[in-house]
Amino acid sequence: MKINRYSVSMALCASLVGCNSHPNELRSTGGSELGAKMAAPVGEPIQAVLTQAPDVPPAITRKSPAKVVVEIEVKEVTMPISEGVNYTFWTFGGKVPGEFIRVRQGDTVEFHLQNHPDNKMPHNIDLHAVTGPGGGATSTFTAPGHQTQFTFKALNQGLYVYHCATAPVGMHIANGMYGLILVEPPEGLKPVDREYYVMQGDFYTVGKYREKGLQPFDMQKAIEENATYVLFNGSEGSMVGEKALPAKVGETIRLFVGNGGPNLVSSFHVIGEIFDKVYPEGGSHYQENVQTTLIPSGGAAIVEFRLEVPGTYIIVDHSIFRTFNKGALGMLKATGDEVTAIYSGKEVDDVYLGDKAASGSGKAVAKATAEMKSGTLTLESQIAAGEALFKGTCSTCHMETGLGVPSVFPPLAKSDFLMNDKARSIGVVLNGLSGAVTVNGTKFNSVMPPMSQLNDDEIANILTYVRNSWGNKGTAVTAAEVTAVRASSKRPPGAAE
Ligand code: HEC
Ligand SMILES: [Cu+2]
Repeated sequence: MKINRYSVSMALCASLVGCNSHPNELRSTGGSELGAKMAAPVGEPIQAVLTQAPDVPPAITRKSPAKVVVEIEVKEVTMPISEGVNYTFWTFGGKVPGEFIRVRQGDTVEFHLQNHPDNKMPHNIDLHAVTGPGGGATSTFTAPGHQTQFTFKALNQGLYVYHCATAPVGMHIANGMYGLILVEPPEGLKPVDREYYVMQGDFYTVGKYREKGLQPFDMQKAIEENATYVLFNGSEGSMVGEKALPAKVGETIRLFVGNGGPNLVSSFHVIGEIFDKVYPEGGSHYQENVQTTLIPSGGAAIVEFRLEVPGTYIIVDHSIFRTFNKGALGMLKATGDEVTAIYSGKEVDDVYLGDKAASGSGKAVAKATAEMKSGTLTLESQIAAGEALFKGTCSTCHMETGLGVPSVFPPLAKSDFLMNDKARSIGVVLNGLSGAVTVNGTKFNSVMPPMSQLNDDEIANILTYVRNSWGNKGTAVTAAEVTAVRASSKRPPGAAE
């Protein structure tokens, strides 16, 4: 029994009864509408079904209020935040976001918060669905190895964020301590074909975006709201490739979307879809035919859309650098028959996929990262990882064939300029290139922008691929060689460091 690990602590609360709301006072001041919401629970207490993203607990079919017991265990766990990058998350239930809670308006919720004995920090919970000071935070202050409980009445329907509110609050939220609680209206939500749970959050690490290894939290970046990662469901690629949200043409999809923050507001958008309905801010009224909906930090929205044509729909924060340079990219994959009367284009739009376009690209990058860590990195793994990354960055101009475009983009295939000077090629990627350049006897005079936002591993793998493809034969480029060129050359104005 997991309960045995804990002793009940009432750190800030003299007795359990004292933590509860006072039903009689509420009834006397609330009028008849509140009176109806205050109806006593019917039947035996029910253990809440909790789910981890992207899953949502089943719809509630009860016609009367119940007492619902919710038990959530806080766990501090080190998990991947991106390929080859680990982060110590603080979680409600072991994953980010926290477990999804689903209750019915008028339910009495008996909430148990357990803080795993291996944890280092005290934690608590503030549920925005709670009416009462602190949303439960003061009643649930819980030391490692302890558990607390309090009870609240779910007075208002809606989709609500919950989060940890232990000082320093921003740090607890930045480490992933948030989730969603849905309070269904008494008559329930209209049935749909599929429901999913998606929650955005911003993360702050000492290392740069995709810098490998275990990355600590960076308080200064968090204060400056300078996010290293902006993610859906707690890790880059959580809903990409094999983990894309499945769906079928003809189905209506409902997304419960939350934003844990701690800092950024989300311009939530699904590329290639129009939201038939949005319940902005998780409230009761819906707006129709919406392209992008704004989700505040500590807020939520319910979005619904019917899938008319098959294909991959990209889920983004349309504050778009977050999608391409901070990780805020998910996918929903709809299978079914083409409907060319509605859409005649390509199935998957590579333009929006970036380095996610190549199938198995994540695996190739992961393999190279693992080998690098253990000192067994092979030329083959570097080439495979580099190929995936090349497709998302360089191929737009130099083409997948490496042949470029005559008189506009020079070839990389059999390029003497590329192969004659390794350090110079590294410099071209880091610092860009402009002005006249001669490749295989042909003059080009154009501009290549600096690609210094790529990290040293990425540039090493890309150039190793480029120097060993399309008839090129060269040695590997190491991350250390890229680091050396980065240190000894100057970025042009405006380039990423
Ligand atoms: C936006 C278009 C664009 C992208 C993206 C781009 N390049 Fe270039 N690249 C150019 C242009 C244009 C030149 C020639 C610049 C000039 O005329 O001075 C060039 C030149 C080069 C050269 C030297 C000339 C040659 O053909 O050997 C190399 C090497 C190179 N690019 C590699 C890369 C790599 C690797 C990437 C991906 C990390 C990349 N480029 C991404 C446009 C691009
Ligand atoms: Cu906490």
